[in-house]
Amino acid sequence: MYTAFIVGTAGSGKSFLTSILANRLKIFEIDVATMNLDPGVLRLPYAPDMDVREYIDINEIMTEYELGPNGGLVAAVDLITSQSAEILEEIKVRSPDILLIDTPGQMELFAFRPTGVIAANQFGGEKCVLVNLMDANLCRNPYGLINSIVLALSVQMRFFYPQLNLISKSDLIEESQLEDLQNWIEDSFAFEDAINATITGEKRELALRLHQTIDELQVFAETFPVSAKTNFNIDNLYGKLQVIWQGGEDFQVEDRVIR
Ligand SMILES: Nc1nc2c(ncn2[C@@H]2O[C@H](COP(=O)(O)OP(=O)(O)OP(=O)(O)O)[C@@H](O)[C@H]2O)c(=O)[nH]1
Ligand SMILES: [Mg+2]
Repeated sequence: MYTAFIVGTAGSGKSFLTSILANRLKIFEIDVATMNLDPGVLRLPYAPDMDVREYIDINEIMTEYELGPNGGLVAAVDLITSQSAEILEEIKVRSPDILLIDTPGQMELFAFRPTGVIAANQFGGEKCVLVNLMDANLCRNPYGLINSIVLALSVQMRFFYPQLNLISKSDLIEESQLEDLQNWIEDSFAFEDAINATITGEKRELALRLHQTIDELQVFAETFPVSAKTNFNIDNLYGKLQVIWQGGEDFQVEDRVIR
């Protein structure tokens, strides 16, 4: 079983991407299952095959521990690992080839508390990838892009799994902004020029230094825009996942080969 955890800031499009990617893989007749790990979500754009809400009731937790919505959510996410035996059993019974795991809305609850790393280790399967979403609206200018990448690196530091950084909801920014973004990602000099042209003073110094590190770490090699609404780069995302999961081998489905 190969696994992808979809993480990202609140509202960055995790659930919608989980849904679109699962549908796309089903078209290729790949045995894909989805899991919702967000105990607080009210509505999902897909019907999850596995759902943490079956094990954890956030309203019950809020009442029992006299917590407000935020405290309730923190406690609920922290409780996920206490249910891991049952969740693992469910994964074992369903046993998909690919498991897409949609993570809680506020990324800090999952990425920056112990639960996320423990859950990734427990449910991660044979090969686990983190798909980190960076809202395109927050990456439209050089400073915003650097900021989002620093957050992506912080996530990477926590999990240390192969990680793809997607600029999500890219249909929501103007065509020219998307072109600029792609140019900055592909051309280090163009990005440096853009930093120099748009940022001043200490902020520029910091941005240039961070850019140098981003460049050295080759973070942009695994960064690209997607849109779950228009399907832009969704097949490219699958291709990148496949490279990580299977070293670029075509995915075998019974006697057919999916390219
Ligand atoms: N235009 C556009 N809207 C999107 C895209 N992906 C998601 N959305 C919308 O953005 C909103 C948030 O999407 P979700 O998929 O719920 O985001 P999320 O990260 O799961 O949100 P939380 O779990 O609440 O943090 C919804 O209204 C989606 O329809 C996209 O690629 N393009
Ligand atoms: Mg969600």
